[in-house]
Amino acid sequence: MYTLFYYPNNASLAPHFLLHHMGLSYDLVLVDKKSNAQKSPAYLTLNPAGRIPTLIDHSLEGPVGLGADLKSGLAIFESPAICIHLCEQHPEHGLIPALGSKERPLFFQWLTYLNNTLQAELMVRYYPHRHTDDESTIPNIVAAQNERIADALSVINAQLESNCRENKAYLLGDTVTACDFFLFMLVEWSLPITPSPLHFDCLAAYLKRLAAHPTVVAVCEIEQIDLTPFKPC
Ligand SMILES: N[C@@H](CCC(=O)N[C@@H](CS)C(=O)NCC(=O)O)C(=O)O
Repeated sequence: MYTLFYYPNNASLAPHFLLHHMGLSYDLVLVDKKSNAQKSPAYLTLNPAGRIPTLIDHSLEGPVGLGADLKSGLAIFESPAICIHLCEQHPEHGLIPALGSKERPLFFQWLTYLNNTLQAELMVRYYPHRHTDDESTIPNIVAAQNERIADALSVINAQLESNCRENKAYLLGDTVTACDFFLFMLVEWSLPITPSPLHFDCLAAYLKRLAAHPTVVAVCEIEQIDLTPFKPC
């Protein structure tokens, strides 16, 4: 049993995909980002970084500080850490490659690349004012970030192109993994950026396939995320 503190289309989306895909029992608790609830004293007891998401794993010991109605459990923050934890707790779903397989280190490689490079560049792109107090430099930061995001997307596109030549439909090969759900979350955020992720041929074909995946369809419906941009023409 899990509780996911989330906000629609935020970094909680990847863990939400995994919880749903694995058919796990979970509650969603909305963290009202509009009122800065992620910085409330109660939420900070769960996640001292004041960010979304946080997962409570009620099967593990740990204090929970958000009201008496929330059962105790271990609070975990950082979206990729939550994803890895869920995959490792439920390996029968195959969302992380088996220990000892050659895909396992590549899983960590891609998940880290997605979180540490693409996601980090997106954060600067969408919150440039956090990186300068000179308003006039903001367009330059945005333009630089658009290029850095395009570079990261082209690295991913090249991997998908090589996979496609071997008839492998997903980032890690033949089967869907947590990396695919994490990537889908990040490209969803990247849609308004030029060049769009849909500008990259292999990435676009892959995204259109993933957008039709029952897990993506169901969770996007819950979070009211529009999948129209991914519909085949
Ligand atoms: N590295 C963290 C980043 C989480 C993050 O930045 N979340 C955003 C929402 S997508 C957030 O909480 N922003 C609110 C804030 O910065 O106050 C993760 O991957 O979980």
